[in-house]
Amino acid sequence: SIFEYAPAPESRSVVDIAPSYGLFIDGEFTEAADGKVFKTVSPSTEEVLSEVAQAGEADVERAVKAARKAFEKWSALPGAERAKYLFRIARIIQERSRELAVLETLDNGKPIKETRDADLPLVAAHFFYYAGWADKLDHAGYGANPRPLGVAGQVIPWNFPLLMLAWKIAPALATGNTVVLKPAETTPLSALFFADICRQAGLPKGVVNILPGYGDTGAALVAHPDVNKVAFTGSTAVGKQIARTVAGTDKKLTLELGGKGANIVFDDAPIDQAVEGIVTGIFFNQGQVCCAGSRLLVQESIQDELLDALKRRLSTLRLGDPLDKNTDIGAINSAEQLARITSLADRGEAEGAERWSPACELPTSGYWFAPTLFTGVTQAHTIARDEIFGPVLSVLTFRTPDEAVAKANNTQYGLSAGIWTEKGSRILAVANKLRAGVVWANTFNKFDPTSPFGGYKESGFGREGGRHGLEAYLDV
Ligand code: TXE
Repeated sequence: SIFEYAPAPESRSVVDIAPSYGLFIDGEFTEAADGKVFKTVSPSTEEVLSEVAQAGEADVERAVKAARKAFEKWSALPGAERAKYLFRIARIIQERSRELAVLETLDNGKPIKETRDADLPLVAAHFFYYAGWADKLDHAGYGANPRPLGVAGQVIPWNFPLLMLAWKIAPALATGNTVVLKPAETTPLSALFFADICRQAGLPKGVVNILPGYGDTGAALVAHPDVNKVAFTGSTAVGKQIARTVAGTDKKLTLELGGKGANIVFDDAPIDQAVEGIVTGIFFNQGQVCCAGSRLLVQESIQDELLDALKRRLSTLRLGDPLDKNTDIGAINSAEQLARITSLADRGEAEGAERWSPACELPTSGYWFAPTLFTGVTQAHTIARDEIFGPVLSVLTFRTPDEAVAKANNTQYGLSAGIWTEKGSRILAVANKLRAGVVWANTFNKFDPTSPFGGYKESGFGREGGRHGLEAYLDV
């Protein structure tokens, strides 16, 4: 199946990283107007991977101008023609997926097992999926005569660099918009490789522009008067700032922000399956996942049994070299993120929750954090409320389904939740009461390009993925 294309595990030699990269504007790699550069390092070794041009305001100006010019022709193309480019991009991603998986693992620190089996197949799947929509956006195929918005300014985070790019670029291009995208400062490389793929696919110049840089570059892009649509994934604090910038303008906005997902395990749940789901929920990508199941809500009567099984399972996780195909837990993306995780975990301990980690040796260079479990957590604890965005699970208990729902919903966020039970009726009853954009039943962290994804409350608004993901890029 095209959605299950998995490249063989490979060593670093499959990717050729240049010592320096430019910005990608109007189909060309170019230096920043002010000549600024920054370094990107491998979080597992702290080795400098490359030096990357850092976009400033003048570059944002150039890129938006190029995207505006390209919009005229791109939006006028028949959908079937745009689809051809997207299918071509999807196939090149598959062909180059070994290289891209290794690159992403080097720049982000996540295990090759994940980039190989999750990130890259999903990236290709999103381009295939939205390519399929491009020629169905007429009145007969979609209804209500949809029109593209114009230039999309997109700002993405570092936890799924290429996948977040795919979530944003594929629907934007399918609907006839053009794009200026800013990758996160710690993971610019896969977006620049994607720029190369756009050239390889013969994508017309200016349709996709990539501007590596820091928050100020993102802020300039979002504020640019000729950007018609802003799509942001990142922290709730920056999301609120962007909402203020966009307020009172004619820009359309979607925000995908933080989360504090509850994984709810009832006493009739299949324990082994639930343990696997809990592990995937919070340790996939070192817990640096907006929809992570970072709160375990376990029914009191099975608490001891479940926690024993969970601790046994955590003791088998392998932490270390992300390029080793047997590695389960890779590096934390940056020193800053490691400091945030460390400080929140220390706070959990200081506030009286009980901390446990399996015996595991942390490498001496790079950014590492051992899988961590907090029991005896109450709703008053900071670690029950704040997004940690790391491999740290807070365990709370409940007695009745109503109490589980009340605790799950007792958060500023509303992105994800999981339910573990053998009773179908309970799944439906509980899911309908959860204020979360996605609810998984007897599984967790499953993604699919056909399904809309997004949040309630301070997790943001708008949906990405599926038919709903098109609406964010269309006027009707
Ligand atoms: O996020 P930022 P950070 C959460 C998670 C994490 C915390 C901080 O809890 O611990 O946020 O992470 C760009 N205008 N999430 O500091 O700063 C920035 O350059 C425009 C959840 O990395 O929000 C990067 O490209 N853009 C999350 C992107 O925003 C700005 C994923 C995200 O960075 C900007 C990441 C500004 N003023 C972190 N300031 C999720 N929802 O998945 C920064 N940026």
